[in-house]
Amino acid sequence: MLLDDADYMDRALHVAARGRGLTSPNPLVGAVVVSPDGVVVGSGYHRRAGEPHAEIHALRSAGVAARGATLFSTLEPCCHTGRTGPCVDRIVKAGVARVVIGVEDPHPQVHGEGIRFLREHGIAVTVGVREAEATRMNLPFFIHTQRGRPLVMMKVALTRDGYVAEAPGVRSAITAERAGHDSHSLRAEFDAVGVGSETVLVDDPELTARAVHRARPLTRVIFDSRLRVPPTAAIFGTRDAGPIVIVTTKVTLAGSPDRAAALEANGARLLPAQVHDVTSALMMLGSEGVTSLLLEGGPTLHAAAWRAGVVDRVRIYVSPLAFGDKGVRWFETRSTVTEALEDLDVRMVGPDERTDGYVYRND
Ligand code: AOF
Ligand code: ZN
Repeated sequence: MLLDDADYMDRALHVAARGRGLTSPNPLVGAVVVSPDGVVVGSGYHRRAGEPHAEIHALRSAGVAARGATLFSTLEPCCHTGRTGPCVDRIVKAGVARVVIGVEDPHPQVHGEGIRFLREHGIAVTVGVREAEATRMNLPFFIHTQRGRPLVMMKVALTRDGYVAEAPGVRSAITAERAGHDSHSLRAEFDAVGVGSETVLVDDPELTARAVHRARPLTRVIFDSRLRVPPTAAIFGTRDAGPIVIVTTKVTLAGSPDRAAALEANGARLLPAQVHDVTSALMMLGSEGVTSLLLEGGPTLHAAAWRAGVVDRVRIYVSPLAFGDKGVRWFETRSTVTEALEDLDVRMVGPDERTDGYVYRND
């Protein structure tokens, strides 16, 4: 019995997910080849930038069975030559009769042209099957391609009465061990993690993805408009884990050449923005190829990103602890932030409650 297009697209989405954490800056893509009687005769996914696209792997695994078959691809097949491609030629040559696409490729050189090419070559094309899932799976790729900045996920740990620390300048444990491990796995999915200079001064974090497998280096970004971070910070002892980038301003850099030199000598790369503003900093990171950034804090940096409208996803851990009437508050109440989110996913991670959501947008 034949299944629906959506069922086969689910298979392709499932296969695509096997590339999670490996393909950046390229998207996750999965493809399946289905014979006219509804049998999956080939499948494949994109494994790494520079390697063959999902469609090519799927066609290869189908072999001659691709003739007359339907190809399901989570992303529009490419019609340009990047490091590989174009896939549409291969699809036509393989004799595929029909192509079902999750979502159009936002890449300026593709963007509907792949679909047009296939139709011009007599292939029936259906677009937009499981479109929301196919888009969300590649949100970093879509945001980076369309807006030039990385996807930003803001992460915070709060006590149940809304504090991020016991007092200013005090490193405070909020969540339990399970949530700590959980956040390290989250880091492994991102191109970069970012913190403000205050967090480095107070917490002195290493910002590595400890105890989880990570196939690529993790870029660590410090937002430090005044270059306050000392060259002795713990992060400079972890250069093997990935690049350390300090985003500052042109004015600061010109005014503190010695501090800049000391940080560079310890392995940091300084990126000077024209103006002190989080959006320009993100655009700079985007042009450096960073497609996703996990913004870990503190409250000042979170507030700036939130108010600039550049936060796309949020994760909030809430611990059973309470600090009473003193402590450092987040920049907003938890409910103000969660009210701006959609598709909430709430679950317990050990004793802590974790809420994930996507910032609602109507543009
Ligand atoms: C992928 N994997 O399975 C598909 C992609 O440099 P290239 O040749 O790998 O081209 C990358 C672009 O190809 C990518 O930005 C996207 O627009 C398109 N499709 N890319 O990495 C795939 N189908
Ligand atoms: Zn391709």
